[in-house]
Amino acid sequence: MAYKRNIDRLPIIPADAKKHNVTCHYCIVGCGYNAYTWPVNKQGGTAPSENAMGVDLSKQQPADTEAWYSPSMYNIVKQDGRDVHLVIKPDAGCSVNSGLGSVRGARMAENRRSDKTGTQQQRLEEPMIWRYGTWQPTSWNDALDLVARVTARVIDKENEDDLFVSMFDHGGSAGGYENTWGTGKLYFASMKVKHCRIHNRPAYNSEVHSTRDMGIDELNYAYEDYGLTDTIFLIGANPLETQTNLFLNHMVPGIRNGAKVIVVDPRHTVTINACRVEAGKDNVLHLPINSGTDLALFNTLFTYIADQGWIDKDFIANSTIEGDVVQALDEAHPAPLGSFEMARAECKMSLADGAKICGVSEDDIKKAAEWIAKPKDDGSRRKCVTAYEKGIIWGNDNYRTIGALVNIALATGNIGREGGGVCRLGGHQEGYMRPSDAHVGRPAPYIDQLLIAGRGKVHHIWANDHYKTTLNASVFKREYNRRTNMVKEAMDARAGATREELVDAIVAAIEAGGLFSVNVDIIHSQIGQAAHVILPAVESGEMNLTSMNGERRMRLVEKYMDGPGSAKPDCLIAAGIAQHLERVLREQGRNEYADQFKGYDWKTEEDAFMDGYHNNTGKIVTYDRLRAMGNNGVQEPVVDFKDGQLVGTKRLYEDGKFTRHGREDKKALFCGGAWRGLQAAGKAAQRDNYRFLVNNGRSNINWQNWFLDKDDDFVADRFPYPFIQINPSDMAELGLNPGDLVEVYNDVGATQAMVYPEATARKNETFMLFGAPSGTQGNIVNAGVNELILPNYKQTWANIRKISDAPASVKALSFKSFDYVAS
Ligand SMILES: Nc1nc2c(c(=O)[nH]1)N[C@H]1C(S)=C(S)[C@@H](COP(=O)(O)OP(=O)(O)OC[C@H]3O[C@@H](n4cnc5c(=O)[nH]c(N)nc54)[C@H](O)[C@@H]3O)O[C@H]1N2
Ligand SMILES: Nc1nc2c(c(=O)[nH]1)N[C@H]1C(S)=C(S)[C@@H](COP(=O)(O)OP(=O)(O)OC[C@H]3O[C@@H](n4cnc5c(=O)[nH]c(N)nc54)[C@H](O)[C@@H]3O)O[C@H]1N2
Ligand code: SF4
Ligand SMILES: [Mo]
Repeated sequence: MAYKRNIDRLPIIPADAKKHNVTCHYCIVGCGYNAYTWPVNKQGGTAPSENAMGVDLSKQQPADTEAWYSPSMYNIVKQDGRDVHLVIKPDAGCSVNSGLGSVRGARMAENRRSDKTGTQQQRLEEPMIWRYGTWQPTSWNDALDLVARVTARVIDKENEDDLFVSMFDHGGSAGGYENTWGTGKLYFASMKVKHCRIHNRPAYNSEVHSTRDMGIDELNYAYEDYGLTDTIFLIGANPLETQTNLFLNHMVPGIRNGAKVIVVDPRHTVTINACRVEAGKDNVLHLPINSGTDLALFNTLFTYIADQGWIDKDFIANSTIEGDVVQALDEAHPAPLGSFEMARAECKMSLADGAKICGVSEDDIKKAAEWIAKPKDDGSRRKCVTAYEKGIIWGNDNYRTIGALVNIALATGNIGREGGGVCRLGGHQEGYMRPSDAHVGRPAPYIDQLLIAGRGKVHHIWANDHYKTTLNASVFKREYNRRTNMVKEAMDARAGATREELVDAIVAAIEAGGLFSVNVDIIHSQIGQAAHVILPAVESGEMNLTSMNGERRMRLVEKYMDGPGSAKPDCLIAAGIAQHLERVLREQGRNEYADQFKGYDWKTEEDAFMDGYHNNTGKIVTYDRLRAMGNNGVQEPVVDFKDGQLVGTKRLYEDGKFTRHGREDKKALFCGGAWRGLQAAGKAAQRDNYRFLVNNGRSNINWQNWFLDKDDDFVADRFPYPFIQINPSDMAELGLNPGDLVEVYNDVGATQAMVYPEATARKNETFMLFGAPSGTQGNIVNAGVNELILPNYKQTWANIRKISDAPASVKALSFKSFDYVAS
């Protein structure tokens, strides 16, 4: 393929090209882009009147010109059935990114499907059914009929427990308010499915229960707060690689403005390196704590800050609860919640104890406390933005750890104020709109374990690939393959049978322990190899899609191209399933139940948006109004429409009233969670029995489980295999050279990776890229979860052995350090 390397010139965007608003559908940051399209037989000229930039392109442009685009921002795609040129380039007018792209977002165009340039030919075009020992293309009616008939056999009114559902809860690549509403209405309104899970965790629950129970939503600030603060406190996050333009366009200006940076991460990251380059070493404090000891660190900081009196007494008095415990520890609350004094007593930890557990010096903990909370010389309060992500969300003791971090922000009054906030950095775009999930219960069922134990009869999967991204993946895949193969064999045995006979055969295999699997995706994924029905979805840009970013900024991505073949928006696929279920149930005389599946007569994704988001959020937001707000959109919650503009909310809780817990007093609660070691089952034993920490997460270039990247030469050339970063002395001991393939194995499974030397890696501590098709890190993550079923991906230990010299495909790779060195 490699089309872009063969391109010797790019067409000039003509002045009359169509211009669409686009929010990058990858990470949470949601950078603004514009998609330009125009007929394939035309191009613009160099005169200002002839090109979309309105500048004289016959002249040399300055270095920071906006009048350019790169080959990765270009493609030829279909629009209304015709070939058009497509350019997707960053929007300088968007406050999120101010014209910056990233190594992911700036490749949106080259990652569109094209018959002309040959990109992303892997995209699914037609529904497929497992037939005659393989997958055969078919019509939507045929595929949905089979899904509805098999599903209808295992569900009944008030009893949908044999239907298992895995569904995205995000906003960009899959999801958006349209699609979370479509799937949510189907499974939580028409049905009350309780055996469901989200794409990134094996249950249907929150990633951050404790902050919500304390009254504080996790996305409460505005990105501009980074430019207004004194200290940026980053925990378990690597934003240069994972929220790139939030780092470059907001954190870096804050740092240049004098903000100090504290980073809590067991490993050295490129984020830390970049902060040091920008701020100077003395203004960056890295606390390389022992893996999983964040709770001890936060409790020590909280204790020390309170002991010094560096707290915001008025804020505590006015905005937080008084008394003692108001929510006791119980099965649904892994720590008591209540007053500041209660938390102080429960969380008490000395500098000496904290330093010992975390493996950092007392002086560094004190320094961090000073940077976070010590009042300035004139007595004024320090401002501190606290931002965290997967290093603690998928870390040890999720509930208590996040609660302990929020305690610090509450005690210092750093929420709902300029230059403050205690926030998730976030993952992908958000876009959640679903009926209540209260029927699921808390703790929510651990879906993977139920599937492994033989429970569930039909499984609907929307936009996630557990084969690459779940925990305990070795066992999960083994059982899932076995159970779905039982159904495949039953289907093969009845090739040529009538629909009724086929459904009977499938149901018989299910009753014998088999599982019927329906996969809704844009590609034929790894878990999709086990599915019996595959339904092709379109992506952002191939439909109109709304979502919000990490400061709750909501935008509309305008459809700029056709989806492949007969692929459809997920919301309309959900509607199709509902309509076919209604029909089949009626045919079977189950009329009362069939009535529950009415209300899906949506023609477009806009209809789904109006039915869901519009109707459930005060009926203010419409596509037209959002479109008019352009790439700057509006920050949710949207409170009004005035003078032709949607009116939003810059930051939450500016009135000092906290509402996320639903308490009438609107006072925030503190969390009283003491340190108690590695909490999830089997983690401490794994640490004691295996040599290497296999810390894991992301790299700048790879997006999630590589679903598009694996068919993109630019990415596949850089990392054909997932890397595992290892200290050179550990490599020498194991006889490893750069690029060698190693097996990484422990008590629950094995996987493989490519050796990447990393001088800053601590001895016996490795970092492996997660989610890769050619080496799934999740294979060696054990089944142990934190209370409330939160996976603990990050604390994993294993041994390493060489399995192969560097293969030919990695011979040309660079193994130089990721660190940026200022020249
Ligand atoms: N070991 C380890 N495991 C982890 C993590 C970790 O840090 N370490 N992180 C976890 C986290 S935070 C996450 S978010 C998950 C990610 O886990 P997944 O959600 O499984 O991974 P994605 O790559 O986001 O999967 C997206 C899937 O949706 C499909 N898709 C994309 N767009 C659309 C669309 O518009 N419609 C439909 N129907 N399908 C679409 C893609 O082809 C792909 O198969 O992994 C989790 N697993
Ligand atoms: N390039 C790129 N960007 C992405 C994604 C992507 O796939 N690629 N995915 C998006 C998604 S869905 C998500 S959820 C986010 C995740 O964004 P991040 O959370 O920033 O990413 P991770 O690499 O999973 O983990 C962050 C850091 O946690 C550290 N860590 C590990 N163990 C511990 C610990 O015990 N304590 C602490 N304090 N830190 C620890 C790791 O060393 C790592 O540097 O990224 C989003 N952005
Ligand atoms: S930083 Fe995130 S949202 Fe922005 S262009 Fe990159 S991937 Fe897209
Ligand atoms: Mo995520």
